[in-house]
Amino acid sequence: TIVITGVQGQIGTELVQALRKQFPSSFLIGIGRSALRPQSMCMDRYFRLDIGDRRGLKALAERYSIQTLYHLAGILSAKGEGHPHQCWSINLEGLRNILELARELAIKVFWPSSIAVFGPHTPKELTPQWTITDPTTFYGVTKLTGELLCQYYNHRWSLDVRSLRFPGILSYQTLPGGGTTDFAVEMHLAAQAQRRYTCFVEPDTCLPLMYMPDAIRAIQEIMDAPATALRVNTSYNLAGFSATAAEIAQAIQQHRPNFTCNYAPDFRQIIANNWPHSIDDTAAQVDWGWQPRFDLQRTTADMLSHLTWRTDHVGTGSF
Ligand code: VAH
Repeated sequence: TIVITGVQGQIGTELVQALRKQFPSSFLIGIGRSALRPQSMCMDRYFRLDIGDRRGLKALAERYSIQTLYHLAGILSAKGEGHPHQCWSINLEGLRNILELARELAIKVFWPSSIAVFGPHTPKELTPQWTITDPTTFYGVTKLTGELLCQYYNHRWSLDVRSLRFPGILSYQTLPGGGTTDFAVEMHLAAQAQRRYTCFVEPDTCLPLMYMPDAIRAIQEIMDAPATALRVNTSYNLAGFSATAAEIAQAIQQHRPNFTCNYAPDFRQIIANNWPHSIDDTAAQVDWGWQPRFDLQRTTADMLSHLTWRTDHVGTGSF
């Protein structure tokens, strides 16, 4: 049995589909906070469960013998600043509940970390795997603490827990919510709906980004790697491509020449300013063979082609 928490989230929506293909005969359980069962027919069962509900999690784990758990439930950076209490309980207490459960029942765990573990004193260009981590956001603090917690459970209890430091992820199926890198996705949606976009960071803001198919494949590859190959027990640096907000707008304009973007930075500018521009993921390349496939141009072309489908059939996005 495989369990995915945060199954209705940006990554969960697509990971569940990928795992269905990868493990056709496994029993797939999705956990989310919504009362409605998600549309996706990929999973065998859906449970509405709060990640803070330890008894509920335990009961579920005992009823179905869980081998692998992808713990994706979490609050992103911008939302975390406004809701620090919720951010702490979901991102950290939730993770600890999962790690405890995994320790007791010997479950293999995947947990996403983020480039938000880095801060103002971290080198911004090709940020190394091992470097200064001084996050300035509440979200970043929970991710850094979470990484240390994962490493602790691995060293102390030999728990098989694997983690990636994701950059901003672009996707078209489920939109991100409450992140600082959301503008990269929102820009595509606006262009597709033939609307002007007001970007909440300056045009020269450069951030590490990744397209969802690469993010999903990275999760599958690190989970498939032999445990002995994995020398990083906190979380692996992971690079896709890097782009400024203006470069994303230009890439979109190559397909949608009428698209216009103006810039009105808000509090998220400061968050973005403290994050790296590009990531050195040599450790991931060496230990488990990581290679991204999507650059900005391929990402934008693919995003726009799928959003056409979405606009035609489902209506004009939900931003
Ligand atoms: C955020 N996308 O913006 C997330 C992320 C790269 C940062 O973890 O909060």
